[in-house]
Amino acid sequence: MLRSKTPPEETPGEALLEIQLKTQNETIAAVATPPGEGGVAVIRLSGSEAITVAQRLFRPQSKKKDEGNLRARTVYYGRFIDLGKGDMSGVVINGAVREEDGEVIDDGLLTLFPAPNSYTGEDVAELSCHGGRAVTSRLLALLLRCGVSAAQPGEFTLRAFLNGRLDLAQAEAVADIVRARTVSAQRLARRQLDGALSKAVTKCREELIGILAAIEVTIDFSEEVGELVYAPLQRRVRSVRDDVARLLATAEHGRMLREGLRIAIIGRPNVGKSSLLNALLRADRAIVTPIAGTTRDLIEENAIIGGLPVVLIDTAGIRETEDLVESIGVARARGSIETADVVLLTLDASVGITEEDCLLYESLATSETRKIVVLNKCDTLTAAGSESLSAEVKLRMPMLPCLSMSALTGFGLEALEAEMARPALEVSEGQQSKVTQGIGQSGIGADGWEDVVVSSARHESALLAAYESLLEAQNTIAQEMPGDFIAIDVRGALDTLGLITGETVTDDIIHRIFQDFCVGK
Ligand SMILES: Nc1nc2c(ncn2[C@@H]2O[C@H](COP(=O)(O)OP(=O)(O)OP(=O)(O)O)[C@@H](O)[C@H]2O)c(=O)[nH]1
Ligand SMILES: [Mg+2]
Repeated sequence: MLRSKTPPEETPGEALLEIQLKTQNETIAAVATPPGEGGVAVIRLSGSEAITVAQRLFRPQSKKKDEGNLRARTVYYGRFIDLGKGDMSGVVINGAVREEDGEVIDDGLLTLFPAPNSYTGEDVAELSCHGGRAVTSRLLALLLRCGVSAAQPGEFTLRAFLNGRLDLAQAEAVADIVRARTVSAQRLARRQLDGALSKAVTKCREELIGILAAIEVTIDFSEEVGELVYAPLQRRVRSVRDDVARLLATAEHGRMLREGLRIAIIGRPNVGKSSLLNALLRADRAIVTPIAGTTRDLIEENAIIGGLPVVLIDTAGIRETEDLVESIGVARARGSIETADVVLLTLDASVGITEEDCLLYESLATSETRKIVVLNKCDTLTAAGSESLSAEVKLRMPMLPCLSMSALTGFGLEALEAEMARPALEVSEGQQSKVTQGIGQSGIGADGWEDVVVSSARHESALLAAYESLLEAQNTIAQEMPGDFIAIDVRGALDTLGLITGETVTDDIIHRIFQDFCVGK
């Protein structure tokens, strides 16, 4: 079937144009700091009237130096005044501090950022005042009375995107950086804001545009340039596909850094699983007793380990049991292995390695989940005893790393934490992950893309679609189909990659992305 050629959709849709039009006409304001009490609050204005309006309500303390307009990108100290008349018809109550023709609302700082060198690319003014509810709401109300509109969530960043100050992936990184709760999530967002992902995607898109041009020239000018030569075309498409695959391969780690690791603590009864949970949480969360079979259900707790968000899961000790409640608990414990990213197979050093431990080890062998053997209660052994036991564990459980520790004294806890977080952190520190090994070195390694980790589901699905289009293009090339056919798939990949950086984005995507932002960002 012949498919028609469609040009890359690089123009914004109607709703986007509407936003752009509003952007040109309206000046917006919002409190950029969180609501509530604080040392300082910042109110941000953006738009053609931002500088005029901000100056109207601000009286700089030193007037001599700055008669007339204030200088750009200079911090001024002064007072914010409610003129209380005309378009600022505020009610001046008894006891208000008056200056010249109005009431002093607060003292603070004003900085002006004329277009285009501002966050949004428009004229921007930032007012810093005391961080109180009344102060900020009065200043904001004053600005609204001056004809400024209240900003929608994410509208400052949306304007920055529409004015070309940020691409879409960078705009999303702004929201991620604000939301980041852990060091790893913050680093990931920071890298994306610096354009690491955008550069990688742009490089792929540029190469695809080059490929399209090479195809189209043979369609339009076949007499001058000759027929399409398939072999070099195949190589070029293959190379972009490799780059897209490399980016995709980081998505699993990106998800881990964003959502955290699920860590299940598994073992026979009484080995110290609940004690280990409590030690990792630094809290007395789960019941600990010398009675085997104390924990009956799963206990899930959030924590941050090695800068990573994690969910720790304590489980019932695994054993054959007639007890109905306990047997349900054991089934749940086994089930938790399936959903975990890391399993801590816990052993009791005071007892030594048992047949049940070995059976459990064997039952874990088929699962692809990462496993660590935790040799707990090492405080009950001498150093030599502990060493010989861990040598025995390594012999009988050869596939797994084994760490000695004591939940009672805290010995070995930090080493265990480091081991649990290691693979995810290695990727976030920029080392090559096992998932990216084996793919050629042309793209990521050569261009320093090792820093790129795809952390958003939206980006991942766009990359997946691009990957499939490129596979399709390779098939079409292998069958030596006419250039038109190949161009359709290449253009498909180009368009889906453009969804990440925003070149080909649709209105509803824009809407969905920015509605999750907070007001003032
Ligand atoms: N000496 C020593 N005792 C420990 C250590 N960790 C746990 N214990 C003791 O071992 C016993 C069992 O601990 P739990 O944490 O309840 O063990 P569990 O694996 O959760 O047991 P179940 O919930 O029954 O499966 C308690 O008496 C703990 O005080 C340790 O590192 N050293
Ligand atoms: Mg327990």
